[in-house]
Amino acid sequence: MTSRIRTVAMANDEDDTDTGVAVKTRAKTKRPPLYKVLLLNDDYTPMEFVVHVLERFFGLNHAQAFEIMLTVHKKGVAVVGVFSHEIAETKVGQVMDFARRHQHPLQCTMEKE
Ligand code: TYC
Repeated sequence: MTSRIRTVAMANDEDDTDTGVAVKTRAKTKRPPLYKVLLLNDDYTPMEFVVHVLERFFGLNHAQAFEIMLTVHKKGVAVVGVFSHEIAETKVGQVMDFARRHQHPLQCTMEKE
C-alpha cells in the first residue's frame, strides 16, 4: 500500500473547492504462511533413531518424541511441528542430512498449512 490517507468527497465538493475529508485506511498486514513439517514412516529406520531426531531437532522431551515416533510408525505420517517457511526448510534439511549421514532412509518433508 502506498498512501494510508484517502479523501472522501463531501456533498458540497462538486464545485472543485476541495473540502474533502482525510480518512485513514488500515494497511493490510498479511501473516506469513506456515508450514507443517512431516515425518514419514519406513521399514528400516530404527525407532530409537527417530526418537533421537525428534528430541534433537524439534526440542521434544523423550515422552513426546516417543509418542510422535509411534504415531508415524502406526499411521505412516505425522506432523512434528509448524514453522515459518525458512525454519521448516532448515528442519527438513537437518533431518534429511542427519538420516543420510547415518544411512537411514528416514524421510522428512514440509507442506503449506
Ligand atoms: N517403522 C520403523 C521401524 O519399525 C520405525 C519408524 C518410525 C521409522 C517412524 C520412521 O518416521 C519413522 N523400525
